[in-house]
Amino acid sequence: MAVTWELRAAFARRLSAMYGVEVPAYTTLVEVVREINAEVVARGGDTGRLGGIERVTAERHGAIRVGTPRELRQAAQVFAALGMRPVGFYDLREAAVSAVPVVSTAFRPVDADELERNPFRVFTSLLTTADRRFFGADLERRLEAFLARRVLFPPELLELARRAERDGGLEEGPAERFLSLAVAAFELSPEPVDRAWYAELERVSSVAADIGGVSRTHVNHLTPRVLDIDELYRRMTGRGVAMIDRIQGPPRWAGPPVLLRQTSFRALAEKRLFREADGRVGAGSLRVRFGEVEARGIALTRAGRALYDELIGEPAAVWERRFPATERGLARAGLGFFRYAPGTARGTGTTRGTGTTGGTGAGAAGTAGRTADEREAGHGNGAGHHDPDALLDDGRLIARPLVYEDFLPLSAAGIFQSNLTGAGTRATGAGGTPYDRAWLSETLERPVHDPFALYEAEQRDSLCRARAALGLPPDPKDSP
Ligand code: OOG
Ligand code: NI
Repeated sequence: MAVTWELRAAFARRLSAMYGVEVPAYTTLVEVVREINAEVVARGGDTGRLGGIERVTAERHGAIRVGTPRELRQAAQVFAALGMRPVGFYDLREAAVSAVPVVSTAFRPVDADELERNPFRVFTSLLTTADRRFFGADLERRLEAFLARRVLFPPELLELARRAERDGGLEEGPAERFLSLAVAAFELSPEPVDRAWYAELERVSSVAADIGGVSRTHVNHLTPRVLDIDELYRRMTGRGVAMIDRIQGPPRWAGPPVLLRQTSFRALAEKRLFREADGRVGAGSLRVRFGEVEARGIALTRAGRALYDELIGEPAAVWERRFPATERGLARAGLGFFRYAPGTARGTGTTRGTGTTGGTGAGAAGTAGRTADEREAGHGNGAGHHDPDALLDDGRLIARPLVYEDFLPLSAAGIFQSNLTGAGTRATGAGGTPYDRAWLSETLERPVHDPFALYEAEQRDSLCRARAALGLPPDPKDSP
């Protein structure tokens, strides 16, 4: 029996092999990433704090784009077989300056142990065909008719996926069949593209054409995780690879890595067959698939995220003024998420500020300049020296950061935009189709998880366990 996580790991491996054959530049990217990650580890970088090198080396996220709620529901079924749940709702229509008529979610594992085994995730976008800012009534009707005729996921694949979800895995034979059908569903279709139809959609948005102008879906990109994205950007450029203008997300700054930084090489021209108006089929090319790479940092709380949103686009110097410079500072200010565990020091006072939160020089900076009164003022529930802050200070608790497992709408929009062939068109005003998280949940017939709630639960559970291990009473603040 191949259990859920084994199916997920095998799927990620096979998808990577398939995509490497389709897009040789991806293989180059993976090689450079591997080189850099090995160098960072050799330099003695404390990489383990944000996931061991094994996890990081295997880590990928894919991106796919689908056309209808039905296709999205089927994709969700395939991913459910792999233990990947919809997390987060991203409205790229609002985030992008160019015409990007999609809303998205990410399918990913949600439990800590599942993430540890294999964190494979797929950013999945749905074309918003009913949004009048992009699609007039006539175009919407023709688009819907086109999409209704195509089959992305064959019935046999969906049936195996249902079984895998129900049973928590598949026997060897069915697992093999499931994996090969699943990978095939994301291969580039050899079927000729209708030139006129594709061009009509491209005038609206090249994303719309990539989704609704072809008969199948395909992996748009498969993103490895790198430990030094600035070096990656330099090295790819040095190899003569055209990169997008910048790294999306937080700047490189002196503090601990937070959230997500991403960049990509520009979409490459790929050979496709086209059907012309007179029925002739001939060769041509499309430029839609690109090579993305990412560096992951610490998950931020709602407050941390609000600060991030405020500082988007600000240079490192501003970050260094506004964000705490250490993990310990992020924890104290309630800006970052952490997993707590009992520390080695069980006494009080003696190990204060010895850097038990580790990482980039945390700890010592921790208690400095802050009086006991100030610390008390921070919780005000009478827990006194039993609150996490005090427990960290005296070494009874240690904290490791939670890795940010999700995406950023503005970065996603930036990545989409940097790889579009044209800005497309969007009418102002009349938009208003209520594609939102509730709508998405209903459409999927599955809950769409709130990423903040997942990190919060993880942090709270770890704190409860740690307090119990230390023989401390549960903190009323931490009960669900
Ligand atoms: C998705 C673009 C966004 C990310 O990592 O933020 C994305 C797409 O191009 O389909 O993948
Ligand atoms: Ni991506």
